[in-house]
Amino acid sequence: MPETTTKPRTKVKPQTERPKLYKVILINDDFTPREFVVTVLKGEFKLSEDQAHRIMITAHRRGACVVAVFTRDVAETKATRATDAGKAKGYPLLFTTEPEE
Ligand code: TYC
Repeated sequence: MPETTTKPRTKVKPQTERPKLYKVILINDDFTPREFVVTVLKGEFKLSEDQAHRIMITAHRRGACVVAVFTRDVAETKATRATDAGKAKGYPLLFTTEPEE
């Protein structure tokens, strides 16, 4: 019988499992004032005026823009709070969440 050598099988899960991250996405609409979108972005996502303005303009031009990534709970809470801030003023402003690939 031929001698066979067997490699030890040591395929295990990485010990430090990273939590899945979720994108918060800003959706464009025709009614929410630009300055209000910038104010919400600064308040809820702690962005500078410049960062907030760039994200607002990108969503305005392209239809949507990723704001930031967080763990699921944080992403959902921030998206809901930011959407509610628009609702409170009667605007259709919308933030959604989506898992990262
Ligand atoms: N399109 C809006 C306007 O022209 C501004 C706006 C930008 C609204 C981005 C939503 O996610 C948005 N007043």
